[in-house]
Amino acid sequence: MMIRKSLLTTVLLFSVNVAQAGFMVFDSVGADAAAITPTRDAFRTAVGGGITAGADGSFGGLRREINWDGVPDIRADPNLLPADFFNVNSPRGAVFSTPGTGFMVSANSGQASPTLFGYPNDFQAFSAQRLFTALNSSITDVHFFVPGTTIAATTSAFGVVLVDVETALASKIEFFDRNNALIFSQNALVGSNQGLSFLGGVANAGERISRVRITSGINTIVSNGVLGNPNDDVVVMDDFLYAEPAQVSEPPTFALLALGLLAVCVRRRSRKAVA
Ligand SMILES: [Ca+2]
Ligand SMILES: [Ca+2]
Ligand SMILES: [Ca+2]
Repeated sequence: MMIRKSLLTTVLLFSVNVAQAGFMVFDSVGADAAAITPTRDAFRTAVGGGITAGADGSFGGLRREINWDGVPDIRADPNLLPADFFNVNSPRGAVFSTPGTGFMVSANSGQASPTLFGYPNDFQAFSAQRLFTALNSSITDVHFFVPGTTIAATTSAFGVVLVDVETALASKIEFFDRNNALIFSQNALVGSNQGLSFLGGVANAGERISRVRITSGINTIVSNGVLGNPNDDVVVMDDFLYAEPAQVSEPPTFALLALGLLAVCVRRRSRKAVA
């Protein structure tokens, strides 16, 4: 019985420590790309993978980035971006979902739709020149897969560039684990009109992120030049950065060991009872 109790205690303590462990926060806000680039670079360094992009937005096999700029015109404003574009067309292990009606990448100059979703006095690009938004919702969920497959994966870090954050507590990122438990939440820093905000979190105690929820402002983009309402803060997104998605692993060895020993204890007790 004593062995059983101490094992249970160990397992419980481990769970509590994991739940309370922190994430390193990387955030900044400024008037242009140069203002937030040092924070983006610090996030890159923390995650690893260097600064040279390989195929499918892979940086050294350690990190992925999506800057939207390579999306073809036919998948950009006024057309929708397929939610699985970055796991099928350009396999980077990221699939999106939203309570809204879909996703849109902004047009390049020279296309039929105006650039910057039609708001040149509110938005600017961090990486030229396409931006990203959910439609009819300010919520974008990012789900992770082993790139190019349907095998569920997790990541250890996620960062995003937010555009035109002007209202406090209205734009944030949230991380959820495999059990859909919230393990990290951080509000974006507020800037002035047309500003850029970087916001990222990096696990520092082995936490694994199964889903990232980005809340981008209060208002919504309906279509190019059309907002959900005339008043509230509208925010869109540019670069996504995240640690290479890795396959969801089996329960840790220690847990299996503990479960095995518990089973032995239970069997012994059962035998005793029979005897
Ligand atoms: Ca604005
Ligand atoms: Ca871009
Ligand atoms: Ca805004």
